Amino acid sequence: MTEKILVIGANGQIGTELVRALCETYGCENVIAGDIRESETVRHNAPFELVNVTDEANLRAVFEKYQPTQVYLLAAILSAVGEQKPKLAWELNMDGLIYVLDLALEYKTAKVFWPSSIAVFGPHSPRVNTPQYCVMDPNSVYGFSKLAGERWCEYYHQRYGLDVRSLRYPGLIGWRSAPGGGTTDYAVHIFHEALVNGEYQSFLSAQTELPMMHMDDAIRATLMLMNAPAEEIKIRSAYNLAGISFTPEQLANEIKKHIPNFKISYAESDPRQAIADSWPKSIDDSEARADWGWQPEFDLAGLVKNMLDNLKAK
Ligand code: AKB
Repeated sequence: MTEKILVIGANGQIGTELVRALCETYGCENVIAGDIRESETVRHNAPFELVNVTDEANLRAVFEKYQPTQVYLLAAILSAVGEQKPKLAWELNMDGLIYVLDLALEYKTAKVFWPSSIAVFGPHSPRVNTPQYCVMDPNSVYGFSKLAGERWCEYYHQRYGLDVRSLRYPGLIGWRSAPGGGTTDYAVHIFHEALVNGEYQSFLSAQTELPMMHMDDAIRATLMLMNAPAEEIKIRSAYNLAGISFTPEQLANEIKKHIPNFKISYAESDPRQAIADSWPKSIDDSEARADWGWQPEFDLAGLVKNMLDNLKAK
């Protein structure tokens, strides 16, 4: 069967890299890059389609035109922006998902991917090696939209047999694309500022430890999950996924090994700190390892070297 793969949110941090990876495997002619507007900076080799996830008629027209065999729904409002626009974040994150799940059933889409996040955990979740199943009381709109979305994914799988798959991404760090409005964004900005200005002010405090991952690992995990046989996917809400955990101070110290004069300072207060303080420090991803063989490749030293080398060469 020839695949037709629709990526919604193709110009975002993950979408930019995912479209590239899907093009390599399936050929760009079989990938459709969809986003709410064309980007001035992101250029895909795949055909582009305007897609607004809050507009059911628009989504339906795109499903009708391409009859996608796989859909990746990446369009979302992330944690920091979500706190500025809570109603919009809920509407976009939830309505978009339900429309896509319904259309996938109607158009017999074989597989759907939708990303969840470590934001599904909250202040009463265990913070170290946070397990797959535990107390979950997210207090950001983004977090509880992701938790509700996970429940919808599992429900559509159990009730209607839809093959929907999901990962709880940690903060993602890549050199090809920019993050857009998250709490973990500092860990990408720091590299650009270190190379351009030799200094960076972190909006999170020195000791704020969070789960993070190199984008290459995240794309690999996504494709591993999507290519695994359906019977191996035992979790239909979203899998915990871990790479590395570090603090802004530890990241800065690793950058200093390459840029000895690099200076980091810390903002006195920032609303993103409270979000970070409610999230895990590290994640237990035993289920992903056991069910479909997940294994991260990047440690902190490898991630920092890779980011600096690639950004310098860009
Ligand atoms: C964010 O910071 O909001 C995202 C996430 C961890 O889901 N990067």
